[in-house]
Amino acid sequence: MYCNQCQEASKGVACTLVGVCGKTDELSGAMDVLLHACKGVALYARALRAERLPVDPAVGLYLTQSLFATITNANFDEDVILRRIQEGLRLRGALQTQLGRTLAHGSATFLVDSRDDVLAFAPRAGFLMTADEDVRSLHSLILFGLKGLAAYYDHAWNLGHTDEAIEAFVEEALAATTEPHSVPDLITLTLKTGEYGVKALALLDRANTGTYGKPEATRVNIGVRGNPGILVTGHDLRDLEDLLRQTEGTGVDVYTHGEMLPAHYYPAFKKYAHFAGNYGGAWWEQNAHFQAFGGPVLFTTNCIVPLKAGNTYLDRMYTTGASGYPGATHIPDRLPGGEKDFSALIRQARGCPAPTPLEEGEILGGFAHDQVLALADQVVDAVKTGQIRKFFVMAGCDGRFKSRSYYADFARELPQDTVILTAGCAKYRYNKLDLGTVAGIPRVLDAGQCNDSYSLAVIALKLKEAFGLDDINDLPIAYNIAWYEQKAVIVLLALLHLGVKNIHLGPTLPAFLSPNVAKVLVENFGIAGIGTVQEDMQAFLA
Ligand code: FSO
Ligand code: SF4
Repeated sequence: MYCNQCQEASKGVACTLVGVCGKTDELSGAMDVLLHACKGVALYARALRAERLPVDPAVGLYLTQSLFATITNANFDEDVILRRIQEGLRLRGALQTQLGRTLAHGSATFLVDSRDDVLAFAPRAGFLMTADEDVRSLHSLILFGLKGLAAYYDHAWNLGHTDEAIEAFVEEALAATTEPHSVPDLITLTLKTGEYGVKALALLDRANTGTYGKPEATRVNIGVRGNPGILVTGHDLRDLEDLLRQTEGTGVDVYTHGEMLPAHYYPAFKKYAHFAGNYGGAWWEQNAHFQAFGGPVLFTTNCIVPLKAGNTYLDRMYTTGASGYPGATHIPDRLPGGEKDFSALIRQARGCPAPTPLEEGEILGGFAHDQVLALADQVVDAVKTGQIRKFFVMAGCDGRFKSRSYYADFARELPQDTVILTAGCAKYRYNKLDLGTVAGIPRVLDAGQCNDSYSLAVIALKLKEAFGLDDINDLPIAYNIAWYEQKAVIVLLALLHLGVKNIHLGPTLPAFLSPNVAKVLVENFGIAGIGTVQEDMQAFLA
C-alpha cells in the first residue's frame, strides 16, 4: 500500500504497511482499484457529454458514494469496496455500450473479478504509478479534493439538492488525471476543483438551511439524562432527522457526538424533546466515549476509529451511508421518498442502561453566516472602536497527534480583544475552555460542521462589504487552520478560490505536496505551516 491522503500519514510521508488510521494493505489496494474504476466510469461519462448524449444519473451517485467511501476512516469494510468495484465495471460497460466504442485508458478497459484479482491488480492502480512527483502531487490535490467534494455533495443529495454541473466537473477532473497534462494545466484544474468545491459547499448550505432552518445561537447540554440513548456521529443531517422521528415517544433519547453537534443549532431539530445533547469529545477519543455511552452508536460518515482491545461495543455499532466497519450492522439506504429503518437501534437501546455521564454543563454554538450577520452592526462597531482587534479563523479538523495541543494553547493565549471563528471538529480543542466575551460577543463563534467553513467565508465576504474594502485579505482576519482528512482539502481549495491568502495550515503540511507544488502554494497564496504558539501569535498580531 501507499497512502498519504491524510495528515496522519506515517512518518509524515505515507503509510506503506498498514494505515495509522487502521486501514489494511488489502483495503488500501481495493480502494485504489475503486478509484481506478471511478476514473473509467468518468472517462465514458465525459465522452458521452461531449457528444451531447444523456448520462445515466446513476453515474453521479456512483462516483459520489465511491469517492466518499475512500475518504480517511469512513469505511473499513473490504466487502463493500469490492462490491463497489464490480458495480463500477458494470456501469462502465453500460456507458461503453451507449457510446458505441471503447476508450483507450487502462481504467476504461481493466477487468477484475475475484478479491485475489483486485489485490493483484492494485499496485497498477496506485498513486506510485505516476512517476513525476509534481504531477503525482497535483493529481493527489485534485483527487483528494474531489473526495471531500463528494462527501459534501452526498449530504446535499440526501436532502434532494443536486447540480449536474458539479457531477460533470467530477467526471471531467477524474478523467483528466488519466491523461498527460502539463503542470500548469494541472494547477489550473486544481484551482477549478476549488471553484466547484465552493459550489458544492454552497449547495449543501442551501440544502441544510432550506430543510432545517437557519442555525441560531444555541446552548447545548453536554451532560446526560436518565433514559437509554442512541448516539449519532458523523455529518449527515438527514440520517439524524429520520432517527429523531422514529425515536419520538419511544422513551429513547438521542445524543450527538463529534461533528453532529451543530445539528442542535438548527430550528427544525429543536422541536424534538428527546434530542438530549452532545456526548463526548472529538472523533479520535471515541473508543473510550462509545464504551462509556452504553447504548447504540450510529455512524453516518467518518471518522471511525477501529475498536481497541477492551472495547465491547461492536454489537451496538451501526454504520450507514458511506461508512462501514466489519462486524458492525449496516443500515441500508432509504428508498426514494422513504426513510431509513432505524428500528434495530431503537429496540437495542431500550434494553441498554442510560449513558454514563462524562461531564456536565453547556457549550455555545450556532454562529453560521445568518446568525453572525444578524450581529454585523455590533461586530463592525466593535472593530471600529478597537474593542476587537482581530478575528482568527481556526476551522478544520482535530486529530490524535500530540502536536495538536498547539491549537488549545493558541486559543488560550490569544489576547482578550480577539475572536475565534471556528467550524469542524477542530473546535474540540478549545470549545470547552471558558474564553469569555468581548464587546458582548462570545470569543469562540462556532459556525457548525467542517462544511460550514463556507459560512466563515460568507461572513468574511460580507464584512468586506461592510468595511468598504476591495480585498478580503485586508480584513482583520487571520487563518490558522487545522486539517486531517480530504474534506479539509476541498475546504482549503475552496478558500483559495475565494481569494483568501496567507492561510496557515497545520499541524503539518500535506505529505502529498511535492516541494515544487508546495512552492507554488507558498508563492501564489502565501500558504504557510505553523511554528510555536508564541512565534505565530506575534506574527499574526503584528
Ligand atoms: Fe472532523 Fe472527521 Fe468534519 Fe472530517 S470528524 S475530521 S475534515 O471527518 O469532516 O471535521
Ligand atoms: Fe495513512 Fe491517512 Fe492513508 Fe490512513 S488515510 S492509510 S492514516 S495516510
